[in-house]
Parts: sequence; structure tokens; C-alpha cells
Amino acid sequence: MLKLFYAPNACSLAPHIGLEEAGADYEAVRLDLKAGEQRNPDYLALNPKGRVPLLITDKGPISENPAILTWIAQAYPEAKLAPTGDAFAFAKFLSFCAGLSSGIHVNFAHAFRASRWSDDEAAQASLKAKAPANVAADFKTIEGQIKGPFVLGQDYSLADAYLFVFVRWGKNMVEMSAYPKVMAVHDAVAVRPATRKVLADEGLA
Ligand SMILES: N[C@@H](CCC(=O)N[C@@H](CS)C(=O)NCC(=O)O)C(=O)O
Repeated sequence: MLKLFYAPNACSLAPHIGLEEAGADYEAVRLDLKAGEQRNPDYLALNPKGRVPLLITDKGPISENPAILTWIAQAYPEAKLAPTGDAFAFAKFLSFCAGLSSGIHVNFAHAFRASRWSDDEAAQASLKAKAPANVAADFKTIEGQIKGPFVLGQDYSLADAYLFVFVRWGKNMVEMSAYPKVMAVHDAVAVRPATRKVLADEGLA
């Protein structure tokens, strides 16, 4: 059976929603990041990066959100979770997900985990102080990328579920009403049965 290692309200929320949308048979394994469970030797043996999410498949583990979301979409084509049959549309899906992973996620991490980049307290404070402006700039770019009503246009995809995570984080950092298309995606994802189930399962409902 598939096994997803996750932490509540972490970026692993996206593949968690993805597995539920796919109707997959999976076990969700919770890690307590504050307690450092991601650095337990047993977990590091599976994912030497010491991060969530990690999806264990019958062929082995997959890390990195864009790769996991792609795998879910391709493994469950009947769920139509990404435009896998159209090379251009699929590249746009990947481009959007990779942009979230390497862009806005990293800018949030400057606020949440500045100690990754510096041991110096003043430097950490400086990284944290700059994060909201960078996150706001990222949401502005994302707002321009959304075709509407969903990220890729008429059809829901796991790019929407992935964006949903960063909107949840962004609400506590920037004024989200400045990004109506982003918020429309968030609101549409929030009411989907798969999302509601996963939020409840992660204790976030
Ligand atoms: N590029 C990775 C980033 C994963 C990541 O940074 N996960 C965070 C949670 S959102 C984590 O596990 N942090 C634990 C830590 O830094 O110790 C991905 O997109 O999957």
C-alpha cells in the first residue's frame, strides 16, 4: 500500500489531497516536525533530506512535491488530476508546480526557518523581515499566471491543491484580498470533498 509521510498543514497537504482526489488506497503517516521526527534515523534512511512529503510506492520512495503530484496524476489517470495527455499543458502544470516549490515555498521558509541560511540572529531577523515582501511579489506573479477559474483553466488539477497550501500560509503573512484569482482557486479547492476530508484528517478543519 502507498504510504505518505506528512506533517499537519505542511506542504505535504498537497499530495495528501492528491491521494484523496485520486481515490488511492494509502496510509498517511504523521511526523511531528517540531519534535524533530523528520530527523529520526529510520526516516532519514527513507528520505535523507529529512523533509516531508515523502511518498513510498511499490517501486520505492519519491520526494519533492512536483514529482509526487506528477506521479499521483499519472498513476490515477481516470481521476484527471493533471493534463497528462497534452505535452504543452502538462509542461505548464509542471512549470507552475516547480515555480511554487522553488519560489514561494523558499520565501516562506525564510520566515519560518531562517536558521537554515544563517546562524547569525541579526541575519535571521533580516531574512524574516524580507519574507512578506517576497511572498507578496510571488502571489502577484501567480495571480497573473492563473487562467481561471482554476490555475490551468476550466479543469481542476493538483496545481490548485498545491497553491491551496501556500494561500493557507499566506493568510497569516500578507493581505490576500489583493489576489482575487488566487483566492478563487483557494475557495474552490477548500470546498472539494477530498480537501475537506484531508483537512479533517490532519486536524485542521
Ligand atoms: N522541495 C521540497 C520541500 C519540502 C519541505 O521543505 N518540507 C518542509 C515542510 S513544508 C519540511 O519537511 N521541513 C522540515 C525541516 O525543515 O526540518 C518539496 O517541495 O517537497
